Amino acid sequence: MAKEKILVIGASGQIGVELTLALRKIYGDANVVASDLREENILLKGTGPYVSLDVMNKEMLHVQVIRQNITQIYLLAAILSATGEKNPNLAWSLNMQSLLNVLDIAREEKLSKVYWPSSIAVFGPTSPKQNCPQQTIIEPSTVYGISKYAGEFWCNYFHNRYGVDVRSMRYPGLISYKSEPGGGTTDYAVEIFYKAKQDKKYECFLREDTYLPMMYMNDAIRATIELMEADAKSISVRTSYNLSGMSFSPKEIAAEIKKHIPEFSISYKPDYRQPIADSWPQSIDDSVARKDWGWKEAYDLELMVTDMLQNI
Ligand code: NAD
Ligand code: AKB
Repeated sequence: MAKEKILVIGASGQIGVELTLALRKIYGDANVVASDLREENILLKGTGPYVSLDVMNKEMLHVQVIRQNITQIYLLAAILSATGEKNPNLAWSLNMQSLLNVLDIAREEKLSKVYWPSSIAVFGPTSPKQNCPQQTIIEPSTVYGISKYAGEFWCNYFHNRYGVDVRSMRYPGLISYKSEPGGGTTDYAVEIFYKAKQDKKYECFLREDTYLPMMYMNDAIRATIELMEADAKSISVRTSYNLSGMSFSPKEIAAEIKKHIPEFSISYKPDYRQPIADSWPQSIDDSVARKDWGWKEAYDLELMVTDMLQNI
C-alpha cells in the first residue's frame, strides 16, 4: 500500500484538533500535516507538522499539496450555522469555494481520498422531524445548510465525473472538551458543562423542549476514520451519510448534569438560534451508514455527560 500523507485543513477547530491527533496515532506524526488560518491549537503544538494556510488561496494550497507530497485531504474549514446567519455571503463563499478548491486539486493531483463533512443542517422545516431518513425532502433554511447541501452534490459530481474518492457524513451537533465549538446552534450542549462546573447555573439560548441530534466527539472521530478506511466498494452514498449518536433536549441534559452536580440550575432565554434549531430534525435515521460500513455509536447521554464532567 502506498504511504499516505494527510493534510488537515481547519485543524485548530473543534473537530480538527481531535481528528489530527487521532490521525497522527494511525499514520504517524510526521505524515499528518495540520493547517489553519488561525494559530496552531495548543494541544497540537509539538505533536507534528503545522502550516499556516488560507484554503481560499488555491495557489498556495496547491503548492502545499505538491511540496508536502499530500495524498489525502480532510477539509474542516467552514462557517457554522449561527455565525453563518450573521454573514451569509461570507459563509457561502468560504463553505463553497474551500470545497471546490480542494476537489479541483484532488482531481488534478490524483489524491487517493478526500474527506469533507456535511451536517444535519441540510434538513429543513419540511423534512421529517423524527428518524429523518437518508433520502427525504431537503429544503434547508440557513445559508450554512444550503452550502452543505450544495457541497454534497459537488462531492457526488466529482466522484461520478472524475473518480475523486471523496467521502462525507452529516454530523449531528458535536460535544467535546478539548477544543471549543465554533459558532453553531448546538454549541449550548458544550457551554452548559463549563457553566455547570464554574457557576452551577446556565442560561440556555434554546427552549427547554428543543430536541436535537447530537454526538460525542469520540464517536464522531471514530465514525470519520471508519468511513475513510472502509472499502470503496461498500460506499453507496457519495453525497453524504446520515449519522446518529443520541438525541436530547436542554431539559434532559440539564437533568443528567444535575445527577452529578445537584445544585446546578438552568434557565431559558431563546434567541435567534431557536428558529434554526426548530428547522432541524429531532432525530436521524442512519441505517444506511450502519449497513454500508458498520456504524454503531458507543456513547449515549448518560455516558457522555459522565465523561464530559470528568474531563473538562
Ligand atoms: P470550527 O469552526 O471549530 O473549526 C473550523 C476551523 O477552520 C477553524 O479553526 C478556523 O480557523 C478554520 N478556518 C476558517 N477559515 C479558514 C480558511 N480560510 N483557511 C483555513 N482554515 C480556516 O468548526 P468545527 O466544528 O471543527 O467543524 C468542522 C467541520 O465539521 C465543518 O465543515 C462543519 O460544518 C462540520 N460540522 C461540525 C459540527 C459540529 O458540531 N462541530 C456538526 C456538523 C458539521
Ligand atoms: C451547528 O450547530 O451549526 C453545527 C452543526 C449541527 O452543523 N454544530
